Amino acid sequence: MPPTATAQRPSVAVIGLGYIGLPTAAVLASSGAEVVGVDVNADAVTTINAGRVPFVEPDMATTVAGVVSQGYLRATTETPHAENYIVAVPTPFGEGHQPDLSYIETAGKQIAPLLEGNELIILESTSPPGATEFLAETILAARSDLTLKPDTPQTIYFAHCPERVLPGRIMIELRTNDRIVGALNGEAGERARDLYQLFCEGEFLMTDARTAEMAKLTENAYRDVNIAFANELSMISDGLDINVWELIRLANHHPRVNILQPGPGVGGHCIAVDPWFIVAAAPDHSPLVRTAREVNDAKPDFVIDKLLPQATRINDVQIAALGLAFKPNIDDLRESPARRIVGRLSEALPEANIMAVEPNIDTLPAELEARENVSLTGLHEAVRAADIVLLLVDHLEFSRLDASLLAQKIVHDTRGVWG
Ligand code: SAJ
Repeated sequence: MPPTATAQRPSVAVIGLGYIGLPTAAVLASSGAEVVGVDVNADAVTTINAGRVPFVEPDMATTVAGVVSQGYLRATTETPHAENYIVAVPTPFGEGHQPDLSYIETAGKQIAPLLEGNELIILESTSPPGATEFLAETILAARSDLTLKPDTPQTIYFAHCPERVLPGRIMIELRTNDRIVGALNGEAGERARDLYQLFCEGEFLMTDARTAEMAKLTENAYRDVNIAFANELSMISDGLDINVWELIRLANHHPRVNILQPGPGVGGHCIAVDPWFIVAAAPDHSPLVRTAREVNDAKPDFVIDKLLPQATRINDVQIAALGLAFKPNIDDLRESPARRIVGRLSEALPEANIMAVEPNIDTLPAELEARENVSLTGLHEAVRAADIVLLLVDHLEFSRLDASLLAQKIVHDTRGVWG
């Protein structure tokens, strides 16, 4: 069944029910829209239709349960007709860090035959410059009867509205963040703004689609470059016997200095990915963005190279690796440097016993589960048994650890949690 619009409730199909699509669908449905969520994952669809959620995000479960039971949100594997489409599919990179737009292309091909004219199609996926045009071209190539020319019965309106919510705070930030709206044609921007205004109290910043695409990439590249500076400082300081955490704290007292925090590398699906889209779009003019990526990607090896000589000196070494998530207090292991470090240590040290501590998960990811020398272990048990304690994620549980348990241990604190 397609979502049925009423005068009060516009119909929306959200394509892709992942970390952005599902919360957006839920918040739209709870704010006055008639929403159908579409996903290729039949298990996720069944879970959502039962009023449950396929992944954890604070406050999302109650909203999903509510809107599903009221009938305002329904999930399906078949793309329906709707007045408005929001495309929130993955945009990974492929060979040579080139953006892979195949999910956007597939979404476009599925939407194209359903269109009647006058629909609004919003691309939300983080995208390289030109992706909204690519989506429009994909659809118009399949439907030569439709047009981008405004104000005809056959006009289809396109806009790019990048999401900028922080995992862990998505349900709050969806409502409060300012929102960039990039129009490709006609009244697309105004229509997209009206739709998002159902739930978003932030300021609406109107621009064209390309600038909107680039703005999102710029935000994440800004953060990546600044984290790379902190990570480079940590490697410089290590060789000079300087405590980088104290160094940054002191420098940040300057009124115009605000250095971010070093760590074992940069993870997640955004900051470690998006800057490559800028490099791919302008390879000759992005040495800084590229280098920042390389510095951050090299940090896990730096951590491993520091630890290996110490570990190989101890027979049957016991290593407690604290944290597998890509950042504190979440269960998300995507692109996590901690997870990569534990995997590589396990390979490099077959005789070691590696106790991975991750309070937010119940089972190890498959590639670690398959390793005989890695086990998911409780915090205190692991720290007590360890010769080496390697802190990789600044989860609250770890920062509260009784410092006396660390006496007599070799400690590598990649997050500066224990001073
Ligand atoms: N990190 C550091 N040092 C720091 C800050 C972060 O090493 O000082 C690391 C984290 O440990 C983590 C990675 O960077 O591994 C990314 O974490 P994050 O919390 O900075 O960002 P994400 O990836 O969870 O979310 C980002 C956000 N973008 C910005 O803050 C500019 C979010 O607003 C975006 O919506 C999201 O990317 C996205 O979807 O693009």
